[in-house]
Amino acid sequence: MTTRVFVGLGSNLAEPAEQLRSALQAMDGLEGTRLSEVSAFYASDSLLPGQPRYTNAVAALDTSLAPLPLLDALQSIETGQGRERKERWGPRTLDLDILLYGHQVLDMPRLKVPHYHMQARAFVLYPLAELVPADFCLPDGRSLAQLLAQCPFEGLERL
Ligand code: ROI
Repeated sequence: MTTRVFVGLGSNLAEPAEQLRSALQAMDGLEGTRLSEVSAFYASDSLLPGQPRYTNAVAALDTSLAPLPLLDALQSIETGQGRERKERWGPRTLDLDILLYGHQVLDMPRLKVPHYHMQARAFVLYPLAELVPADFCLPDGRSLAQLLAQCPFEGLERL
């Protein structure tokens, strides 16, 4: 049995679009996992001043990996692409976030799903909207349409 998982990708160092492409390939190669769909890539300013612009996308995976083994696998892809965990919000070669794991709500020390910031971030919501039906809802019942209506597209550049 597989679960549909949405992963947010982000990079603002060392050829961001290339980082995203390598990560997509690496995710497709994970045990029991198939990359099903990928959104367009989007560029936007960092939410924190003084950092290079980010490139972001969202991928839909079908995976038989349980949430924590999937998190481990994604973190080893980040590390393999040169991510250094120095400062919490610092620039990064690659950030892979589990946004949604099926319709599950997970509240574990290492993993909270839905991802706690996704509801207000245009660079997550607009690419996600490319991959789901128009009436898509988060596990808490909030509709994606409602979240999009509160989150202006402004500042996002579709690449
Ligand atoms: N800003 C953008 N545009 N995209 C990101 O992925 C991103 N990630 C971060 C912070 C620094 C909050 N800003 C971001 O971690």
